[in-house]
Amino acid sequence: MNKSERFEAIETFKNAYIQKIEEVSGECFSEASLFNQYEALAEIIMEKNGSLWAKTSKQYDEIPHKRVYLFSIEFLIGRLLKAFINSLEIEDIVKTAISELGLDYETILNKEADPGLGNGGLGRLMACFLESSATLGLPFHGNGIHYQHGLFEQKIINGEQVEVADNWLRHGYPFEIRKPNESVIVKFYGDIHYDKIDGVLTFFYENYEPILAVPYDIPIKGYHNKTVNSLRLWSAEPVEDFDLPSFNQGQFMDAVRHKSEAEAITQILYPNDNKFDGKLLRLKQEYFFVSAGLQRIITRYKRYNNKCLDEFSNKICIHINDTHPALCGPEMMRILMDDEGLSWMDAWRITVNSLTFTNHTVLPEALEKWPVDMLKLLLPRIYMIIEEINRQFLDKLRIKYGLNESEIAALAIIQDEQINMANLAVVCSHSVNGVAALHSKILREETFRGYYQIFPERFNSVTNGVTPRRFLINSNTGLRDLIDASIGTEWQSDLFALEELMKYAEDASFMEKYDQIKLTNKIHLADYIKKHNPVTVNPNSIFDIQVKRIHEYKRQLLNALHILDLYNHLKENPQMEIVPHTFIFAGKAAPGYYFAKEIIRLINAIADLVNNDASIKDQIKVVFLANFNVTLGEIIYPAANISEQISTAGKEASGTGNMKFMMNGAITLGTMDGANIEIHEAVGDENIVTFGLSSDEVASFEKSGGYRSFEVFENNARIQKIMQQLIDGTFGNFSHFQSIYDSLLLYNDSYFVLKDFDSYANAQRHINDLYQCPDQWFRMSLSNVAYSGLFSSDRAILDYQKNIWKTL
Ligand code: NBG
Repeated sequence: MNKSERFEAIETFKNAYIQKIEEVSGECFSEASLFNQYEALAEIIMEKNGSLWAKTSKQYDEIPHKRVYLFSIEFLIGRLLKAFINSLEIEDIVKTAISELGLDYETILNKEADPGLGNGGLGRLMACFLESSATLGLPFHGNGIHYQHGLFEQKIINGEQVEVADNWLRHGYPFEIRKPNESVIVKFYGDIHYDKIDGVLTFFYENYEPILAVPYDIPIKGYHNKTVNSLRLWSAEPVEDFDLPSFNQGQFMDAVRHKSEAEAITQILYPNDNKFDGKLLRLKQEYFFVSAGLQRIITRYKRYNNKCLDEFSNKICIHINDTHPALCGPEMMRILMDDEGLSWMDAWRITVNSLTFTNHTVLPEALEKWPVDMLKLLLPRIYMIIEEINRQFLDKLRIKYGLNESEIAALAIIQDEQINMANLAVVCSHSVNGVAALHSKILREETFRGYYQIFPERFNSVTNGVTPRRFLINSNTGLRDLIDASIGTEWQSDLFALEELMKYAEDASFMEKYDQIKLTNKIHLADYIKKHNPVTVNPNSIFDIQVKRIHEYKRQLLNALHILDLYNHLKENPQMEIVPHTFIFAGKAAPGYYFAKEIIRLINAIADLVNNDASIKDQIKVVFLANFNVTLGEIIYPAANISEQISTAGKEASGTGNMKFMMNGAITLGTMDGANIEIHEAVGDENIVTFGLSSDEVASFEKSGGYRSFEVFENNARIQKIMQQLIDGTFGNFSHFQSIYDSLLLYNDSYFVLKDFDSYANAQRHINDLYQCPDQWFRMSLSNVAYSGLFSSDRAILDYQKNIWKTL
């Protein structure tokens, strides 16, 4: 764009913006509120998206290409406005125009709510997949739930987590379009009758409770292209607002009761991460979005394919993201047989050939098992179908594969009066995959061992990835500009091109700029910390960061106990000097997860002790930042020196925070778990610091009933001291941490915290040494950026498209 065109564009934008502000506020421009400024900007951008959105749909209809629909109970999309503006390539114009109007761009962007429609990695991964697919121009759409309340807002009060409801829709949400004319009915409860009509067994569903499912569509814009895909979120509403007969009889509460009962289904996101909580309402949610989504997809498909479903599985792929949407199997069977009149055999062929499944965890407490009674009551027809799928499958195991009864029992979908949802998903899909190499191996050899023996061809592996647009290009603009200036912009859509950066590994002037960018990002985070926590941190200290959900297996406890030990060490050796360290934590604990909340309390107690002790001369500071979410992550990742990825080996399926940190040049301090293993392979042993038990060692201890934590305790004076401090009043009279003490010593430390302690402390010391060699540290950091190509979700999506959905 030449100078005068650019000027034109700025002026045009200014005029449009002023006009829009006046339209949305009904006030003149100078009187409008900050929120009006945000609303107006969002509307202008949505208008731009709108026409591209319509064009993309038309194109997909004209050039038939296999479509993928991703079913997930969580989509953690983050704020959208900045991402839209950047993807439309108008950031420069918008920013300049806004500043010339005397307004502040960043402040306006900050008015946007961050929709918390997910718990953590699982939901965020789905958002990355949506963005990458749109950027690659592929027909790929999300299907999920329009929660009225997302994940709670976390406050830290007196060192403890306090949950506040998240009302993200309070001021409306400008990026969604409600489409009431595409609503469908989802049926719960009721009775099933069947009869032979013209020799065909026909099912009648009566006395059910109908719920209206209304879709809201959110545009998913590709980066620097014209593709706009959709994320469709379903909201539950009563079929009729009002029960008129009750109202007329003066029973006003009864008249509206069914309205709130219907709406309850999509009121709230369950706040558990990696934990099954078998509530009836959750089962309703699962069936609700599965049924609504599939009904619409099949209706639409028929409209464009002469009502014929024969080719369905060649043109449509339905992806089951973890087991929450596993009812896709039986629900598809129901629609194809009961609504479309297909035979069992035809319906089964289409179902299995259309469905694919990704497992995201091997933690036993996370695996979904629904009581048969609950399913029978809530979804009687679906239960009948599951029973029949199970019966036919077990027969096949017996007859075709010759399995004995105990082998068969292990593979059954219905076990001990419960529906094993992972088994259901495997049986109904033609592809099953894990999310990192180690995780897929554990699936093949442990979790789904029996299935792997009979269906080896179904098993795949795709290592997760994250979108570099959100986690580098738009959030670390300093680094983005330096990379652009050094190797051009191709890397933005082909992250492997970052390898070219290695030619600067010995370049002093590049290093100086690179280090300056990291420092600027750290200053930015330090300012944020100062605003939100009563502590000032030194931007020249090592920023050692662990941000993720709080969970025992992720071992924030190991990190916290090591800080306490380091503090003891400094106290005992007043002469000792270390590189100043700032340990930063953030993450939410599920409200019902007592132990995780104790870990938060401990971290805050340690922060209080350490930050207020002048005798250690500011050599360590500890910060717990409240309310970790996507937006806060975007400030944190670019500022990190160390990325803590210290889960007990074998427990973290992949991890994706590890990739976000890596892309921003942080060095992983991690166990050989999940995708850390692949990060290790990509950057080489010299550019990562690993420690701890291997997954095989953990598994072998577990098989023999665990290790003896008391023996480690007895032989290690430093561990004895920190354990004692948990219960001796070190943190003030009321701050005992008895349950943590007991879990580590009395209950044998199931997550191997004490077992890995020494190895972790050594790794930390090693980092301290490395940081003191700036040239070496720079090379390590740069290697992490340069070799992050493999961890782009563009690569992950291409793997899925080629090997799993077979769309390319
Ligand atoms: C999580 C795993 C992570 C993984 C994400 C995305 C669940 C059930 N699983 O390790 O714990 O990175 O899924 O695959 O939330």
